Amino acid sequence: MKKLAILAGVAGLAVTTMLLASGARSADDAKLEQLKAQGFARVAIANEPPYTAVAADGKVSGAAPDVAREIFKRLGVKDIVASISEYGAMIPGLQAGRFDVVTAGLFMKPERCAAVAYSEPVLCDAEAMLVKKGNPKHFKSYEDIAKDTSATVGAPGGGTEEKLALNAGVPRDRVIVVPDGQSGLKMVQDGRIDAYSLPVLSINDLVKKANDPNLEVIAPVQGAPVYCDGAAFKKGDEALRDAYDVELAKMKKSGEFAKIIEPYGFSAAAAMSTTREKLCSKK
Ligand code: 6CS
Repeated sequence: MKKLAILAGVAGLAVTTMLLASGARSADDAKLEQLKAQGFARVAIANEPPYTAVAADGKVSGAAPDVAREIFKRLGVKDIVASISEYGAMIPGLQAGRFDVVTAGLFMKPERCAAVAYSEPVLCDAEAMLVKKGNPKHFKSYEDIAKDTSATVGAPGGGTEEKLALNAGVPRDRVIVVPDGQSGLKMVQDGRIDAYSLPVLSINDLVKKANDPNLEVIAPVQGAPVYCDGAAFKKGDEALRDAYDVELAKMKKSGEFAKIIEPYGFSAAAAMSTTREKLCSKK
């Protein structure tokens, strides 16, 4: 998958140059024309259901890629090709041209909004913590973990929950970077971490599949905001982002947006109740 994505990137560059020489209206139009010629958009995902998922046969699903696939189809880009990435590597990968867009539930925050060109909001969620049944250390917030000098919390590297725990005062050595949901689940089950934090829908998906009566979900994490993601484009690709937003707005209006995301547990109303501008300005 990776080799194909790299080859596509090189080929894409050649197509862009040719299109610019042929008088495409601007570098941005050339970007969309390049993706059309390429036949697919290279998307970054994390494989964290229900946001993003890769089946054993390689099939990509999840609310974020499903919305992106439909929008790109409407823009004349036939399909998407997904690469799995750690959250903390998504923006550098986008900036380095390894992906054309991040469609992974990458929550909008001011520092990220400064680094990428986000679409309007797509998937909104609160934060949760997975703990042993009975919540033996009585966690309700990241601050509770900070206060208990023996407590550890697992979170995705470069992810929002890692940042929230550190900002709440949990020392670096008690915030454990966990590569994926299954690892986080196992680490809580084995007592290697006291809590594992992901958005509510991701933790609920893990717990449902684990079918383990010795687990408990703390949701929402007290004091943590509700976040929303958007599709994240490279700075400079604003015209492509704007074209994406036009189709996203049509789908929100027609109800097709809700039809895609709500079966995964997301609320279309939540995404439609806010804007990129509001989310990117939130402290
Ligand atoms: O945006 C983030 O950083 C977070 N988003 C999701 C969907 N899962 C964990 C990650 O930390």
